[in-house]
Amino acid sequence: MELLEPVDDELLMAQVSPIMSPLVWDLAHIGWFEELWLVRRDGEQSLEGFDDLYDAFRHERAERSSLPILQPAEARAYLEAVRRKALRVLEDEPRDAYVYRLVVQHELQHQETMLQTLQLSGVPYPGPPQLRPARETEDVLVPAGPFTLGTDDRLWAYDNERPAHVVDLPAFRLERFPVTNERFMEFIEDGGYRERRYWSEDGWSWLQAERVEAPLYWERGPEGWLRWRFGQLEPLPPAEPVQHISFFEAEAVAAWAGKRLPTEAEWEKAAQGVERGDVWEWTSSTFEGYPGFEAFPYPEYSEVFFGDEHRVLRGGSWATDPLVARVTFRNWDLPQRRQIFSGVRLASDA
Ligand code: AVJ
Ligand code: FE
Repeated sequence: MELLEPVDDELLMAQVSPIMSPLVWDLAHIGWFEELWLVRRDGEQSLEGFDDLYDAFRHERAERSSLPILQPAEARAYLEAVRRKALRVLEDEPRDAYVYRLVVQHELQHQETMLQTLQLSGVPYPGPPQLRPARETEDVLVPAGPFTLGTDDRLWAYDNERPAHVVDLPAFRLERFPVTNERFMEFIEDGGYRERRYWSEDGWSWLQAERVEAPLYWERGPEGWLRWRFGQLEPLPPAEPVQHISFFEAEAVAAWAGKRLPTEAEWEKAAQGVERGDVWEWTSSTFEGYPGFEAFPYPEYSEVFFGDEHRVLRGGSWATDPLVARVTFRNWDLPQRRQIFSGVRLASDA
């Protein structure tokens, strides 16, 4: 995998953080997932022990480096062997068209996960792209009325994007760009992290417990804010969208600005008329199935995460492949998470 070429074996095996898998686990898990969907027949088991090691539901991420997982060279060999078999199966008894796209997207999503781990490691990594600057903070008025949320697409869409259904929304306003680093610095200078009233109860508890004073990777230098990005400490680019904020910080900066987060329905309705930023955007929505949801092709992709624990993020980051970053795509994470390339766009009532 090209992404991991500049990474040495020691880092591939490391448990960089309790919330991330060792990179070499992601690597072999990509192969295991491909084997599961493109090689095996119904109910068939993986090679010795691989279902236990690489099914994401068997062990917590924090435990994975202490399991007898494949070493980097073995993982790469496994990936190649699976690919060879998958191509043979494709000729003889191809699987459903859908699962080929599933496997492609799954690999691309894990590549973004691995970039989060690489960023967390603090080890230099060559050539992370610059983000596009956000230009202005004016908003658009989205008129009241019905629109179609979600899709009935069965080739690329995940089960959680289906079915398409009409949602009637009151008018609202949405900013054209995500919140920039510059605006977030103003929030900080204005005492944003000290003012109780900007924070939800859960957000305030989190803030007290974690003693957070700035987005993840920010550091105050003698001449202003700096940030760590892939092992480099650099001046914070003011016009870039803010990254690495939790849902709680997103809510707080919105309250400070006298605004609020959009719901995911608002986000999707407006998404044609605003510029997509280079960060995932937190919404106020919890991750739930749409009315009429049916788990497909397995409940562990989406359904087991439904409930009020996770918040939905929309859009896509600089690390998200365009094949994944479609307008109906729903990402989700716990509200305290900041390792994701996450920012926020502000909404308000019309
Ligand atoms: C959609 C990013 C929340 O990483 O847990 C990867 C994607 N699902 N393998 C995750 C996923 C199964 C998922 N997110
Ligand atoms: Fe996975």
